[in-house]
Amino acid sequence: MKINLINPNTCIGMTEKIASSAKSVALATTDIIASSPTHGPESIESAFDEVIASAALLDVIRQGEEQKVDAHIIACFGDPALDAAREIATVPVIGIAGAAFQLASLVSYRFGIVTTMTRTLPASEHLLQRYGYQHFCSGARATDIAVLDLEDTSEDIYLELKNECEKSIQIDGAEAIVLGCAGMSDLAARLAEELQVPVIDGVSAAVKLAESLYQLGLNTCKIGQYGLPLNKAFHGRYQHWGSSKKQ
Ligand code: 5HY
Repeated sequence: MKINLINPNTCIGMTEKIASSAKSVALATTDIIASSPTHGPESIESAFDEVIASAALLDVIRQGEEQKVDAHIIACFGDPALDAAREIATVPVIGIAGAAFQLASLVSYRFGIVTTMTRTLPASEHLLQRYGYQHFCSGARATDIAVLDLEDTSEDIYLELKNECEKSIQIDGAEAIVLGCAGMSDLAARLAEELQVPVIDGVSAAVKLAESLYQLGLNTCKIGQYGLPLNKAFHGRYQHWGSSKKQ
């Protein structure tokens, strides 16, 4: 199968890192096509960043559709533009936060989220509410490591992240850790080894869920909520992409 793995920010180093994490868990028959938009923020750390990145991300969904991919993965922990992407895609679209919550809930009584900036904590809360996982989560913690600082592979960054994971386990009662940024995907295996609890990287989780959906022949229902957007004229750079029928 072919997976369109999208890093919605414009940091190329992060796209390469995510691609490597995805390839390390993918089946030999899975082709990972990793890309990022050509315009937009270098990191997504606010509602503003997310809105600007979302339109560019939808262009990459469209490119993946043209390449006839079998699934799309939105590799940013806010799961930006997930509903819109499901509307325009003809194959499944998986967000890494939703994927991580699903797998974490299978291997722990309660999982903790350890993320980047304090200001992104409300976004984690909204995701938990949206997907109905509040009761599976012992709490979210921020490291105040900026997303782009995760490109710095120094031991200090790793230890800061590990320290917050330890607090999540020892103080909050987490029995598994969900990493709250795609840029942490390369650190999951070492953290799991050292913390002795499951550590879930959403990128890997999303790849395995995409492969499962493909093997089971399951696709997004295109009747109702995720039907194509209604056809209409768009002024400016966006072409229309919609159904001619009312749904
Ligand atoms: C992410 N931002 O996964 C999110 C994480 C965050 O550019 N990629 C980003 O910190 O909210």
